[in-house]
Amino acid sequence: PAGTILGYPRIGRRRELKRAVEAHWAGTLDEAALETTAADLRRATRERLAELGLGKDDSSIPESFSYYDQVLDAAVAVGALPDRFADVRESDGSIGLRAYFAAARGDSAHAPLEMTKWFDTNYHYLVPEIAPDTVFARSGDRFVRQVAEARAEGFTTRPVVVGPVTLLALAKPAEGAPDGFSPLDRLDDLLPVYVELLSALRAAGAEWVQLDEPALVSETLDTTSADLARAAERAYAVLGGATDRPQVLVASGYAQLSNESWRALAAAPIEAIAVDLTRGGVPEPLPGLQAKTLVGGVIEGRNIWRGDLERAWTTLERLGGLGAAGVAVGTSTSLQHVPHDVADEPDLDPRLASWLAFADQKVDQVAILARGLVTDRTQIENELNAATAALADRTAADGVRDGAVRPRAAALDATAFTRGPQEERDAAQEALGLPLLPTTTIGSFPQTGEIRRARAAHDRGELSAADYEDVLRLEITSVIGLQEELGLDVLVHGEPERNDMVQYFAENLDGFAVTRNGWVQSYGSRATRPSILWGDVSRPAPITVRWSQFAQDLSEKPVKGMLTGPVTILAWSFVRDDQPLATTANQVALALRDEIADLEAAGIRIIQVDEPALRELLPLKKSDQPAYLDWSVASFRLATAGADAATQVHTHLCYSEFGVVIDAISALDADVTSIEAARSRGEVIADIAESGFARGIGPGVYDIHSPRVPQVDEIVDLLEQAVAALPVRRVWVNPDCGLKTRAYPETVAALGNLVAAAERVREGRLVQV
Ligand code: THG
Ligand code: ZN
Repeated sequence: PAGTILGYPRIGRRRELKRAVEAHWAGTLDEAALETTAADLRRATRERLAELGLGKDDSSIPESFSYYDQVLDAAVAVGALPDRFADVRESDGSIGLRAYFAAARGDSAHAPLEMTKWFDTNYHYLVPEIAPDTVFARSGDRFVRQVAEARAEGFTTRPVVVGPVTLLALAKPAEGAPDGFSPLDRLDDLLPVYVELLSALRAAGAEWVQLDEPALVSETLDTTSADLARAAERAYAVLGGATDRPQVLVASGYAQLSNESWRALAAAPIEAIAVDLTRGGVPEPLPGLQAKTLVGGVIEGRNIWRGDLERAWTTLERLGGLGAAGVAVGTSTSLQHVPHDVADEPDLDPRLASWLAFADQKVDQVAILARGLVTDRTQIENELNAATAALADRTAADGVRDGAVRPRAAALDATAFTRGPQEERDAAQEALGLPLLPTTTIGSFPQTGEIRRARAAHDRGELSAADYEDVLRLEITSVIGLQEELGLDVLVHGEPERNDMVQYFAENLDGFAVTRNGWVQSYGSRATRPSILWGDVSRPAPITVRWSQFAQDLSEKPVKGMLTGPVTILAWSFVRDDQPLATTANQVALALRDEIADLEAAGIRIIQVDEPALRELLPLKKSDQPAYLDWSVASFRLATAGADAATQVHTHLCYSEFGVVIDAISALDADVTSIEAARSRGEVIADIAESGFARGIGPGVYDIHSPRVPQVDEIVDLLEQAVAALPVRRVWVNPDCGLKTRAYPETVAALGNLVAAAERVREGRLVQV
């Protein structure tokens, strides 16, 4: 085939899969009905992709469905589930949906697999656990059945399976594995099972298989590029050497392949390699390529821009110069990271819509370039010109460059990024009158059904703005009252007015658009609708001031102003690709800086600027990391450095692994930082203590991901650990993260215990002093 995509969104245009699996989990849809819904979705996807121009029977349509996660799918196919799920396997030992969902979500008897970020995207995968004695054996036949299902409907599709190197490189050693054990040590034991899987796929009618090996591009895994390349060399010598198999396409994606891996794959006995040509250049020519097809990933798989087709064509021509047997056009990654279809967005400005490409538009682009490859450029001249014209229209459009925004950013000097000395701030902030070990929460309180319903009714125009705001005022009043009763020291308004911590700001800033159906899977059945940052960003009016001031007026205690930081706003949106991220981040930062000034003027004395995504955007290539850390830290500082010395600036970060970014966290220069720590506490506190972090720090003492209520004694222990390692005057007492997903009863109980624990540790300290 001359054109293909590496994968397609699987949640459904209207999140049909989410509804079906959640109904199955709730017990209202049985397994057979769930399977029927899933099969219908797969059929709709194949038919849609054929309609958009991918071949029905030439293996250009990927079979990339997943009920939950593609890494779990591969682990299940080779039987690599931890022993604790043995009791939920089927009677013949195979892994059915029951064990699959137990591993994904956990239940009362089984802790789930850990979830973590898939490369530098917003998608989360499930982390396989591999032991020295994990038994690898084919344990499910979903991949095979889907190939057969497609054949029965007249399609020859290309199954997509996470490859053996990536599966092991993303796994973690099972609990109890000896020190120094690495899951990749088990590669030779795993490969025979992949050989069997390939043979079964062939028997079911697959002519090609795609093995995804994005680990080969990453420099942020525990394994070095050289070791990954050696593993790839071994793996594809074995798989390529198998006699009974489909043709093999090894897909990298997410960044440029390391030189070592490019050489390993070029030399391997496989038929095709897919490379990301949107990040990094065309790789070097190598002898092994004459017998291979190269799939040039020139269509971006993870942004939503229509992009530059002319440049994509030129890149494909250069790829053709490498001397491969064939060149095909592809996407840089799976399209699972973008929404389905721009045509599903009737509310978008038509001009903006004409600059965009969601998954279906990207398939269309692939089909256009593929047509050019099999005929010649003259046959697609009109389409190339149309793309160029759209790009020119975008570049010249009002709002993409805003004459009022640019001069301000251009005039910034170093003082705009720097607050006064910390001693001065500490002294000025004494006026807040906070006790030792101050207690607070991260920002959001439980979003009750009542609030969600009121927001939905308001969005549909069925509840007036005045009535909606009455609901919000009542909720804020009740949340403040509750915190006073509990005895917390620094209060929050609870954020009932916010649907999502990024979308809320996007809706209130110029330069952003939001979508109606632009869902992108975040993990399992959960999705977000990333906003589209298309133009220069500015703040037409104060955003949060009214609600913060309303809350502050209800209490003598300080109520925190709550903002989302520039890095997180960028990380969780689709961001313009026509200027450096640093430039965009600073525009967002300036809007936040003005918001902070307005909050101060309204009497808000503590302002929290959340950056949960700071670690997430860390580039996969080490050489790109220093520049990233520079601009991300600078944008936070630009947002916050205008604050008065007496204003206490807080920040909050989620996700562990702070070790790599701890210096950056310190460089944010926030007065107080709260972090998620309940799950990997010892490490987090050690990292902080070791780094000499000298500011306020609140390592979370309540794991909000679980409905479990921590007892006072437990929290006391955690606090004692913290004050043993860190200066007691700097320690804050708070949960791990926002309480939005929790229910009220457990929240009230847990916060009551948190306050009691802080009081007890305080008393102990006073006695000692
Ligand atoms: N907001 C945005 N992006 C994010 C997060 C966020 N990316 C990373 C992280 N947080 C992802 N975590 C989640 C957690 C829950 C949900 C989605 C992503 C979720 N979504 C609802 C669902 O799928 O049913 C839909 C929510 C809605 O109606 O808007 O539960 O916090 N921007
Ligand atoms: Zn958090």
